[in-house]
Amino acid sequence: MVNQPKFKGILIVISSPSGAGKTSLANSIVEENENISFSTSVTTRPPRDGEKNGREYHFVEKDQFNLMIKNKRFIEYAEVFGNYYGTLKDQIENLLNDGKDIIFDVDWQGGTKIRNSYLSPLVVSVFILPPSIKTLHERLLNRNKDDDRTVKLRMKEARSEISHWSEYQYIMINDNFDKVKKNIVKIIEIEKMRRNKRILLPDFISKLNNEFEEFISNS
Ligand SMILES: Nc1nc2c(ncn2[C@@H]2O[C@H](COP(=O)(O)OP(=O)(O)O)[C@@H](O)[C@H]2O)c(=O)[nH]1
Ligand SMILES: [Mg+2]
Repeated sequence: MVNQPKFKGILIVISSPSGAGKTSLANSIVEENENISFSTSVTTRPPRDGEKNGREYHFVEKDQFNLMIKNKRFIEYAEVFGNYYGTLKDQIENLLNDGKDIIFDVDWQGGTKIRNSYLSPLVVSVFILPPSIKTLHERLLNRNKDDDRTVKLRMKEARSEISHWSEYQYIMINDNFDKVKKNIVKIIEIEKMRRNKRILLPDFISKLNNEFEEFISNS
């Protein structure tokens, strides 16, 4: 269904280790670009201070998550750091029907699954690397959201997340937030032009051909 050329939007999958800045980048891009929406995942992780149900995530209990798996509500789901995270199929299809581009903040497992799903013709993937391990560690400490044990665990996980960098189409080093943000928006513009070939141009080319016919018959 999604393979039909009716969807104008593309899907931007962004992955990175925790603390490399992908969530902040995604939020800021969505805030500044009306046509770009965020895929709000469902998670069994408890909300952090300041997080609001339905904004950062839909927070649910494990039982409810399992029921949603059973009811095939997810395009993909994965266990990350001992919690479950899933991408909602209905939400994505509604946004695509509205002509939106959608950003996914998912780990490498989610990236692989979305790339291999029925949505794959619409996917562009971006991996964000930290400029150094020291910066990554500092960012995890400074955001004051996790206890020491969690920070240590995230540093360990970061290494295995980074090992998947080459599975992504675009790789960026986050040494300058605004620059990386601009570059992601540029990628979206460019990828949309590429996909227009398939999606919008057949109709436009027939319109031009009709105008040629009209021009010829009038001259
Ligand atoms: N596969 C998958 N991963 C997700 C989803 N939502 C969030 N994640 C990833 O889960 C990881 C943990 O996210 P979170 O608990 O918010 O902590 P963060 O690492 O500080 O962003 C991050 O790598 C997210 O990109 C999802 O729906 N599916
Ligand atoms: Mg995040």
